[in-house]
Amino acid sequence: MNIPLIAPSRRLRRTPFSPGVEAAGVRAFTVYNHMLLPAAFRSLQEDYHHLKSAVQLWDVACERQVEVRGPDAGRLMQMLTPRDLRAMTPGQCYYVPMVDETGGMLNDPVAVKLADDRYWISIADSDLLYWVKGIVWGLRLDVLVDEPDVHPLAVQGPRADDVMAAVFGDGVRDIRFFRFGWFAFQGRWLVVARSGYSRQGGFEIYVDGADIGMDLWRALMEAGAPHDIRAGCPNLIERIEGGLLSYGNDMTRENTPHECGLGKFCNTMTAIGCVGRDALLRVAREGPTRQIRALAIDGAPVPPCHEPWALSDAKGQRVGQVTSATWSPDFATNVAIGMVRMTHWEPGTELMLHTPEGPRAAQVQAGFFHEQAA
Ligand code: THG
Repeated sequence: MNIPLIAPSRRLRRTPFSPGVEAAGVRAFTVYNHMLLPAAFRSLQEDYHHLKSAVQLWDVACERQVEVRGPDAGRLMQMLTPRDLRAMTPGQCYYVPMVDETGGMLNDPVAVKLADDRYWISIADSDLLYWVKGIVWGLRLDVLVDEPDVHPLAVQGPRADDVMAAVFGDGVRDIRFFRFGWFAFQGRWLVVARSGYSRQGGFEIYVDGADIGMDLWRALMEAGAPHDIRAGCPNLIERIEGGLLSYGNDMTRENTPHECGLGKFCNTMTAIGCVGRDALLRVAREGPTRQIRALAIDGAPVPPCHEPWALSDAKGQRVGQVTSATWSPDFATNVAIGMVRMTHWEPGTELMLHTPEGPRAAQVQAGFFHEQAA
């Protein structure tokens, strides 16, 4: 496919790391939270093999932060999500579905608890800031809500620990999954968390201050040279294998967390005060009638999936849709994420997938591919 260049403007924001990304030879960008997000460097498949075997530096500044600060911060956070936050302590990160009053997904961010009265909400691609500000204004809550000068930079891959230890010290090795510590760089204290949008392990550095962005980029590139570090980005193949969902692609406001398979991150009974609680209590009790599933698609590599592809049964009745699909070199099949009606979601169910290049046989999987042996 050959698409024209996208014209940059003030509305399409660059990041503090953009000069590094461009020097590394980025081949494609997407737009996420009105910001540039690299989508490929050498090729999707080369990037994939390298991510799984070495280590990559990712400009994920587009994971914008919504900062919530003040005496009502904790109460506000619990209003925003059906996940019970009572046990969350400073130093923890939680993956939290956020829903509207109907239980429809608004975002699936990572919440970062900095202090009892201060959080960052590390958002997926929707303008959550306005929803949060509206709630705060409507209820006259005592909290400040804004977007700080904070820009996540991820180090992902099996050799991430060695690279990070070279820059921040051996202390980073002790950070547990979805926890963070404070580490100094050029005299500034930065949040360093063990998290990231891959299944290969690694860290996310919340770079506080755009001015030190390129210095940190260069320091990590230098420290990573012996480990074959390269600029990289969230990889479509790896994230489909890993079952990492993409808000706006695999799920929208049309879906409840339970339909998205995010029921395990909801404690609707005890999430007192959460917006959409009544709606979610109902769907949690009855269970969803459609749900996210991993699928395998027969045949040659599928074309890029830019809009939902219909799934039908043998009689041609629509039973769902696929929203992410690509060829997986390691599993030697096309891997996909879709939403499937409960009548057809049993593992092994044979479905017909309607791609722009014609119909293909597809099979519902028991779990995501990364849990299976390649
Ligand atoms: N890191 C940070 N911010 C983000 C993302 C991130 N904002 C945008 C986007 N990614 C939000 N979406 C996700 C989706 C999945 C996960 C994190 C953010 C994730 N999920 C694991 C899972 O589902 O198994 C772990 C969840 C858990 O066990 O708590 O990691 O990547 N900062």
